[in-house]
Amino acid sequence: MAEFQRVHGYIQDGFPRASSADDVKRYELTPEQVARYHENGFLAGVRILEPAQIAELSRRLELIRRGLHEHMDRLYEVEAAYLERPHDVVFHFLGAWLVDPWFHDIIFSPQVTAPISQLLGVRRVRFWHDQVFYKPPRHRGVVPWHQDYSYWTRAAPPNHITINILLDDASLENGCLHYVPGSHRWGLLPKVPFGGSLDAVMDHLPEHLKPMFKPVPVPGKPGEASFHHSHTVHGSYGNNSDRPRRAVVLNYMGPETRCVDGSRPLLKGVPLIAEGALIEGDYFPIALDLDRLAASPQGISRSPEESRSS
Ligand SMILES: O=C(O)CCC(=O)C(=O)O
Repeated sequence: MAEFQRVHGYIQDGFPRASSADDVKRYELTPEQVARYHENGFLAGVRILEPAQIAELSRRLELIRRGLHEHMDRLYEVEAAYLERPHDVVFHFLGAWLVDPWFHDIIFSPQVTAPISQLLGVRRVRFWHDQVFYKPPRHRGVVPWHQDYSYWTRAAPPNHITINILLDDASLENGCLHYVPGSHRWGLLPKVPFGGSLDAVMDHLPEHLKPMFKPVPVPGKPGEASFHHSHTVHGSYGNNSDRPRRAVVLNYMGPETRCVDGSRPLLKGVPLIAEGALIEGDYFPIALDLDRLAASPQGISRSPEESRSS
């Protein structure tokens, strides 16, 4: 089996290349979009994928889904509650980038990494991990209201972000994502079980925040993405339509993020990182390095981290 985590760049040709800082600029958000993200804790409706890319990722996702058992060893995680109760729980897994070259390459694509760099406020963007959320047609599985960082407290300080890329039309009917505007300023709430009830987090919400808990739906077209802050509360309802609702989700962090618990690997199969050490290495590549691109317009020189991985 190929060790895709050792390749810190494209394996195939499915996504545009950016070999200079100017190339990357083409994919930047407007100042108004960046301001909206910081105000609300999310930004929706950003076109990321072309129709052919959506079709290819969808085809490859179906292959992973059908061959799930053969990929179990390589994937970081398939939601345990889904394996126990597939009719009740959304199909959710982590690590597609380790088993498929398109899912690998998308994490390095500039239409993803350029906005991430702007929204995180960093010139070097580090990949954290990926996820897939897959709601089959007529499926009652929900995604409980949660903050992403509640699952990530072993990687600090918090400077993390998520991009949720739609492979299908997402609407109220098929369980589109909902965000609670402004909740990125609420501080960290406790982690809730993925396979549990939609409203589990409400038991932990301080009284003064309850009136502000007003989720807004974020419908979207295939190929569009939304970005959200690691503390923005979000979740989604079941799929009441005859269509699937699939999303490819990529998580990034600042380049100086450190491990705060060296007692076990951050993700299954990933080498142990000592407490206090930088989170880096094969599994946590720098997905965009604007300083390196600025210094080397042709993109031919390689960062020490990249060289180590080849
Ligand atoms: O797609 C969904 O319903 C949930 C996605 C999610 O939790 C995320 O993008 O972080």
